[in-house]
Amino acid sequence: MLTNKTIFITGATSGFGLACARLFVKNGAKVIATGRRKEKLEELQKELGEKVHIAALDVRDKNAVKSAIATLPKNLSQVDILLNNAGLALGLSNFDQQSEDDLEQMVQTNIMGVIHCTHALLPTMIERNNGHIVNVSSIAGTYPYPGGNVYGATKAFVTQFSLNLRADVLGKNIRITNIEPGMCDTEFSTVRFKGDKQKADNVYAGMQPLTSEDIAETIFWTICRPPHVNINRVEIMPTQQAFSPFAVSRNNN
Ligand code: NDP
Ligand code: 8X3
Repeated sequence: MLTNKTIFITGATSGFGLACARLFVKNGAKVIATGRRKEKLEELQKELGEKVHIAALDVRDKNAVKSAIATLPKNLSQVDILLNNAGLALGLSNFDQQSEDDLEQMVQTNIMGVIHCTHALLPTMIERNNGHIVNVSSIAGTYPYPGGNVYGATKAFVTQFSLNLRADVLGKNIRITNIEPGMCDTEFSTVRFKGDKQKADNVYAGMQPLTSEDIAETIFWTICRPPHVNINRVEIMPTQQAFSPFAVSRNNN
């Protein structure tokens, strides 16, 4: 169903991006897989073969993004679909206790990374009057939680940016979709807790989180809608995750 579509994926070394690379190739797409860890990209290329082109890059570096796109082999130079998936949360402390370096890395990756990749690829989609950009936001961009401070705010940016982009590209035959997942067991929590696997595992203890494949299938579904259908946003949670009442700070009597 994706035969001959060229799909540029950020964050294809793990989690959602990796599951998408596998699913898209299985369905006939040519995939440009990116991420910082070259060795993971090489493993992916070994697994999926010539349908995958790999480019190690950091989405915070706009020159690296531009150069990877400028040096794509000719048969991949027309990107049909951009999947802005690379992102991370660092820490779960209250804002005043968060390291400023971590805050900056989240902003640079989750916001500027999306801007750099979109800015590099959208003009060619506009020229060709054809394209689809899928952004991976989060339920954290809509619903606040303690310790979500800057991470959630970066995802609120992604959600609003997706909606605003739709307004900009009206009439250009370009689709924009925002994916808003809840808890999913990937490397996400291990990264958030700086490699503390025990803390990461505790996040998913006693419940069934989403899988990367659940998200990949959802993204695949949005891409495979007929050309006249734009899925604006998809919010998806595990059945075992839901909402809580507002927290109240009460005076002691
Ligand atoms: P993973 O940690 O498994 O994957 C994150 C991916 O992002 C990796 O491939 C990583 O590659 C890449 N990445 C991180 N920083 C950079 C960077 N500076 N430049 C390039 N690539 C980078 O997590 P998920 O698959 O879960 O996360 C994917 C997206 O989904 C993220 O945007 C995350 O915020 C979002 N999300 C995750 C949820 C979850 O519960 N798991 C829920 C909602 C949203 P590398 O390290 O090789 O650079
Ligand atoms: C990741 C989902 O709820 O852990 O974006 O913030 S959550």
